[in-house]
Amino acid sequence: MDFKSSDTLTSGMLSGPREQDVLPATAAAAVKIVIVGGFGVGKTTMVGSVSEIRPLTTEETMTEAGIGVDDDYGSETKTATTVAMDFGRISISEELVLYLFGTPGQERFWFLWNGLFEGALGAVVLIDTRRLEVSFDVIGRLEERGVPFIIAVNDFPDAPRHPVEALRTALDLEKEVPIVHCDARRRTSSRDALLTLMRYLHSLAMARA
Ligand SMILES: Nc1nc2c(ncn2[C@@H]2O[C@H](COP(=O)(O)OP(=O)(O)OP(=O)(O)O)[C@@H](O)[C@H]2O)c(=O)[nH]1
Ligand SMILES: [Mg+2]
Repeated sequence: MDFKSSDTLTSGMLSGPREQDVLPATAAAAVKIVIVGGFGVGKTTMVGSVSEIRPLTTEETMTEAGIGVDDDYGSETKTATTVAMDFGRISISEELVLYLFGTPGQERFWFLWNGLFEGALGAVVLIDTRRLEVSFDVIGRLEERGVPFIIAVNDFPDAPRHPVEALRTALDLEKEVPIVHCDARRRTSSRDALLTLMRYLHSLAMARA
């Protein structure tokens, strides 16, 4: 056996995770949150912008055929789509850590949702006002499962700006469901959306108690 190479391997492994990847010793509670929404609304972008660890993504290059079959997305810039999930982590405070799971947007991968929703406390539904209809099924599925959610409108530059109450009507939402605007590319904006969800979950828990 070549002990020299084994040693090298072991010492490499012992170097361990990067400092920023280590969970703070003060973390007392971990919560699972899912980031959902239709095809191409910015789920992978949000998990990536807000995560303090290097996010795990499972993106595959889209084929021309895939784009045509799945949607009329209309963006030349989008070349990849999530085929399994996104994963990231953010510490909201010294004690509270959120584990973020982004779902695939293309309907042909929605069978993966069951596992992704297991144990989730709440969800952020990202929407694109140019294509509201891609969110209808997503919201329906959350309601069926009884997963509390907020709506985060990902403000693409050329997307129409609707008043919040018009969106609520169009999406057929209960009056207490929070609707916020965000830019999924910006860490602080994505973090604010997550904080809105946490406050909403807190208010639901208080109302139940
Ligand atoms: N202008 C703008 N572009 C964005 C924003 N969020 C995402 N994008 C772009 O929109 C495209 C789609 O983003 P993704 O994060 O891949 O969307 P997704 O929801 O994960 O897509 P699927 O996994 O295929 O469902 C990418 O090209 C992003 O760079 C945003 O807030 N503003
Ligand atoms: Mg994605």
